[in-house]
Amino acid sequence: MPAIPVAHARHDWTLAEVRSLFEQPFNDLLFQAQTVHRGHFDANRVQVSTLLSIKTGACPEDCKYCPQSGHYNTGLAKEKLMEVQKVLDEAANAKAIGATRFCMGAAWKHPSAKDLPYVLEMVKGVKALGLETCMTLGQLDQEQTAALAGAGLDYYNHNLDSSPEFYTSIITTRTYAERLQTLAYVRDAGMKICSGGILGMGETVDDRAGLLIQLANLPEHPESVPINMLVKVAGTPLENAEDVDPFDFIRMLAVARILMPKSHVRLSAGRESMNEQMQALAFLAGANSIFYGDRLLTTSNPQAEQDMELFRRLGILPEAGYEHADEVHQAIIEQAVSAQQNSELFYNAAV
Ligand code: SAM
Ligand code: DTB
Ligand code: SF4
Repeated sequence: MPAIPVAHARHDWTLAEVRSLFEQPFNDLLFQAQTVHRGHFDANRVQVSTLLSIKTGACPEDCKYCPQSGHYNTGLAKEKLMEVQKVLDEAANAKAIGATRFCMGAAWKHPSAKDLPYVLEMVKGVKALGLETCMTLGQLDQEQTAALAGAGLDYYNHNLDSSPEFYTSIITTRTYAERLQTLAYVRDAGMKICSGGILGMGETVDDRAGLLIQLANLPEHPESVPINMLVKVAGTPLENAEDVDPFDFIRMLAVARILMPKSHVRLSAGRESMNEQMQALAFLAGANSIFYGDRLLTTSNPQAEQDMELFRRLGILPEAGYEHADEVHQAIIEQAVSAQQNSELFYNAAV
């Protein structure tokens, strides 16, 4: 088994190195990832974020995976920008089920001058509820990043999705360089970055490695790295894409954990197609964040109660902040807490 890589943040990963991490025997890779994970995080805590689509469909971009692209007919009902109060009501619901971060997504190439003031009101309102805020609105310029940071936006999600080489076969209406530019503006404005990608679009292992290298070799690692499994939506060009081997998906999480030891790695879209055993392996590989609540943007996600039951069975706790949940969800989460305390008692008695 190769030496465990140093667990400090590196920004000079090469393709040969990352390829060799992917090629290791599965157990060696998982052991390394879990070791790195424990050096930086409580291995039994998982951050929970809730998503809301604040503007749905009719997007001018042609991302081949996306049900919201106006280039494909996916039968999705288009909606204009949601009213601020409706967004705040949804955020309050997310808080009631125990989410600690509220992520708002819009199907835009970039926000318009007309829409931005409403978006800023949403950030301020969600923050006032005591939730962390995240937005994903497409490309931004420096004025817009300054305005969002000024309103108190904590995270900006902007995915690189795949390697620079594969990107052009998935999206033709924007460039990789433009994505990197927006990430640089977000960082310069002082916000935290959420950036990751998708597996299952027909990419090679080198493309997966290429994506992680792009993220890890940024001047600072993104604080949050969502790894999505493609949700195959009828009407998109990728509706019949080949399934990813579940173990290869877990390898991606493990390599992300090793390359970006202090980042939250999110087991993102696609959990509905994963069984509980696979999700447990994802946490073992170092994933420590999920989307929580029964909807992603336009597709479905496991029920909150089902996720808390999985947490309970695995002795996992949501990261701090869930005390704001309503009584029903508080009780469900407390069952998980007590399962964890029992497992600690058992462990302490056994050693
Ligand atoms: N329009 C903005 C943009 O693309 O930056 C923000 C919203 S967009 C829906 C956010 C991310 O969702 C995409 O970058 C992509 O990684 C992910 N995504 C979209 N459709 C998906 C699908 N069918 N399966 C998995 N992930 C998907
Ligand atoms: C991310 O990486 N995944 C989320 C979030 N960032 C915005 C979106 C997943 C979307 C899945 C397809 C849908 O529900 O429309
Ligand atoms: Fe539009 Fe974002 Fe979907 Fe691409 S991923 S089509 S930019 S909503």
